[in-house]
Amino acid sequence: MKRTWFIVSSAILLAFGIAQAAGKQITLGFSQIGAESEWRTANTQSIKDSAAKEGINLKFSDAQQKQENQIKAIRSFIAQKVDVIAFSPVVETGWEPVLREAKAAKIPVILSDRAVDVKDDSLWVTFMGSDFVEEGRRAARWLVAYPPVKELAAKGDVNIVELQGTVGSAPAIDRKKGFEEVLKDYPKYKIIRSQTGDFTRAKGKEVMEAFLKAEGKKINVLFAHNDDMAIGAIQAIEEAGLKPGKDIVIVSIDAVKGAFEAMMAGKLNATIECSPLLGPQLMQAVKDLMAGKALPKRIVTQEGVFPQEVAAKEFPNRKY
Ligand code: GYE
Repeated sequence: MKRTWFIVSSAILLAFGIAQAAGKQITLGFSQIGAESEWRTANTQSIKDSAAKEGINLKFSDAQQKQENQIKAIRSFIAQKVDVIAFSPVVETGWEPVLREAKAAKIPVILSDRAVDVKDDSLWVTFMGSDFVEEGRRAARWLVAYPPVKELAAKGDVNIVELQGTVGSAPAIDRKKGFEEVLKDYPKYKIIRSQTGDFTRAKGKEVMEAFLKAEGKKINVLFAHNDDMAIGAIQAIEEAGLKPGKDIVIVSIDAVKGAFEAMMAGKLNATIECSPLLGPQLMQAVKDLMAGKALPKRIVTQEGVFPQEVAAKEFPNRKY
């Protein structure tokens, strides 16, 4: 008698549990890097909009570009027992301890936009975002094919200055790598200065001012790891009495609206697309995970290249 009752009551409890799980709202904890660029603002908006659309309860936290704040946010998501944690890691290293805590709490972790450098890749479920090495390659390939720069190379060296993204971040490391990889076959193209501008306009302007002070008219090309730094640098170039887009050829990455405006004004020569609109695929991944589906380890964003010549035509189609 006792045993039958035990079996029946367990079955009821189990059924109740399943029903609850099926109807339960999913809670997602998302730790964002900050609001350092137009790209980031569009990324945040995309995540918030998609969560609302899918009826996912989003706990959103802004780390103001600090890894310690992201670690705190993830710990608080664990304490709150969220269903899934997603985050965009500001730098690649230093995540093992907190990711181990999430794993111990059986909370799956999704990497959004940027990758981490950890030995044990069971600490995260999937990484969705762009191929940053390829973006760097695309910038270099565009550059060596750009007629005014080809002309320069026919006569002598092409002097490049580089504004890097946040030190230790996946996009800064990878974009530099991809860019240099292509230029290895073009010995006349020389990176004469390279420094971080932390992905912001203010820093991009400041560092470009220093480049101009040190190298002056020697600079032929600026490669900026994102559009915001290029836009800041454009100001510095103009203030130095030079013409951005002409005296100094500029290529950057992201393809945000600000870059299209700069291209239409003739001040930026090309932008390489990096889409921040990751919200819909992130919510899909969260729902799939909760439904017990297996996710691919890597989900790559598809993107293109936009030279100045197509800016006006493409501008109305841009969503960020
Ligand atoms: O290119 C930059 C932003 O991680 C891809 O971060 C992202 C980069 C993006 O601040 O503008």
